[in-house]
Amino acid sequence: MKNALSIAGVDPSGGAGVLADIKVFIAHGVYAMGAITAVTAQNTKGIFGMQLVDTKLIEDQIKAIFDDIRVDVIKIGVVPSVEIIKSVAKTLREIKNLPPVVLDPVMSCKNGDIWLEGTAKDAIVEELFPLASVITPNIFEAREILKRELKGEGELKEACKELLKFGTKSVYLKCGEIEGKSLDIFYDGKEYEIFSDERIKTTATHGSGCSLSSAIASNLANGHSLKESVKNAHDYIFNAIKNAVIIGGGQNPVNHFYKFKV
Ligand code: PXL
Repeated sequence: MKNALSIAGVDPSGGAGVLADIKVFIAHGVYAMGAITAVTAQNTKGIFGMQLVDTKLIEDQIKAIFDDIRVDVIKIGVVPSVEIIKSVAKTLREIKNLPPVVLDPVMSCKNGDIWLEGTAKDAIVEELFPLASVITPNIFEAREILKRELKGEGELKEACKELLKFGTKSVYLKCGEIEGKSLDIFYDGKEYEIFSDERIKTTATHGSGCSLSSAIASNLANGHSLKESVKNAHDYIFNAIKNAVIIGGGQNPVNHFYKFKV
């Protein structure tokens, strides 16, 4: 069995963050581990509180795992302060034979604003992008990083190219609705892969970003190429959104276990 580690925050309602990542890993038959960076108080209606985990404890969680267990892939989600970003990056840089890192550069979320220290956005780019095999920004995060508007497929493809200059090996850009279609672009420095889907009419997409990145990570752990992994993850998320579960009165989560008919 392959082993995956999520370094991310906790959404106690289980739609996003580490709890979602773990469901995705399990749905892919991968052994699931989580090192916690922050704990939020939230449900489908919003985020009501957030507390960061002490950086030393985050480092110790990661080191404890690597001292003992083979890690086949790492997924990074919410890393909400510059101090946490720097310490996670330093800890990962010290690991010999670092496994592939899938980085979801979370800067906002559908449930309300995840609190992020002002300069954390720049630190994510500087410290974590160079460690990543693939980053999975949405269009809002790409705009924040490149500090400009992005419109239309041409500009979005150009944006992928520019994001690679920060040191990540590839990018999967979630563009949202472009000309009536849901558009995602994957770029590995050589070729573009375009994913263009009919929009699914739903608000039940909470945690779709977390789940996409952990689905890519699961596929990588299972030995798929990066290209196959993003394609499989794209299809998984499409179906997870289509089969979303209605558990609360707000932004409901995607169905991580749609394959199991639960
Ligand atoms: O979807 C972004 C996200 C990531 N991580 C945690 C979250 C959210 C959004 O709710 O709560 C812990």
